[in-house]
Amino acid sequence: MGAFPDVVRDLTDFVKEDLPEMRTWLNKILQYNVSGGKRLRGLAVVYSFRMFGDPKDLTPENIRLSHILGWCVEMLQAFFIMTDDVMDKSLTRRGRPCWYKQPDVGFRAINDAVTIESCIYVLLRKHFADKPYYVKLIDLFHEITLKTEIGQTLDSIQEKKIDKFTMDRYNAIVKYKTAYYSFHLPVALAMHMAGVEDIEKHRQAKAILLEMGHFFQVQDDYMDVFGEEGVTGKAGTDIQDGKCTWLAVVALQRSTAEQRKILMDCYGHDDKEKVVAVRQLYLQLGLPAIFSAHEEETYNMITTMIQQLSRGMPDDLFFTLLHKIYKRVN
Ligand code: DMA
Ligand code: MG
Ligand code: MG
Ligand code: MG
Repeated sequence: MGAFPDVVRDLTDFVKEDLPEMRTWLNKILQYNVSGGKRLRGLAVVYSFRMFGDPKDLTPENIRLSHILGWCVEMLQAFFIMTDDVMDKSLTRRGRPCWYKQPDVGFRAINDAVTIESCIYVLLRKHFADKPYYVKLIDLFHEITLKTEIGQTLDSIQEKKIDKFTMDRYNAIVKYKTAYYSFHLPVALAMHMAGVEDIEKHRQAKAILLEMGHFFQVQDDYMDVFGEEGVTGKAGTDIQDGKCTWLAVVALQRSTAEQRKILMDCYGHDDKEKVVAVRQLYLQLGLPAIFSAHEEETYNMITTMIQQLSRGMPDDLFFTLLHKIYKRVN
């Protein structure tokens, strides 16, 4: 948080002095959309740099750079959730109205989102242009941004096609829409910053991080239906939107012909009674207990993967990330 005001200043300074209303607007969209989250992804950059960095490189200046890089990842997250909330017709985010729901915003939120995305590259140029790993950072941001956009497209074209919901389909959607940018990106950026270029190290880290990211989205899907809005900060929309979620896929796998019919009739409608019927069916099928068992299994599987990391890989880092998400409630 200490670096955030400097980040905002760097960006508002980019806007010419004779455009004070634009400076005010940029300040406003950054404050509303970038700060105020859990900052899990940004902090993952900071921890990862500390764990991968050679002790002689952990200077106050480099630590500060890792904070700025962390904010770049949080800006990418802001860009995705601003557009995601429009597409998902969500109403709340982080305990307040979604940005596009603000009375003076509306569809302008799309431009605000891409503005924040472009700001990432202003910060990277300002702080990293002289670093040998500058191109690696830009390249990774570009690659993973496209992967996430592909995931968002897969997620939206799958909406309401209940007869096409399978676990394979689900796995592909969440790998692209969530796992790459939420887990792989922050750690891979920090590894480049720390000068770690060993392909095998990157491969091992990525394998674990994509598993964590997958599980993170399973939890997100569970909380969309069974979480407390006061705790998650967002009202669920997956049933109304007809999303291919972990709950929907598992429910379909376990449904009788009659139960499947309830899903066919009620899933994907913005209708209170239909939403309640789907939730009731999830309870009848015992999805909360199935989720808890899946959480334990995933925890054990990822723990094993971490224990099998080769020497020189910071297993503490991966355990810290795993413990941050295990049994999370928001
Ligand atoms: C999350 O999907 C993916 C991105 C890229 C934001 P989601 O719509 O389930 O997220 P949320 O539940 O936060 O709206
Ligand atoms: Mg959403
Ligand atoms: Mg979405
Ligand atoms: Mg969700």
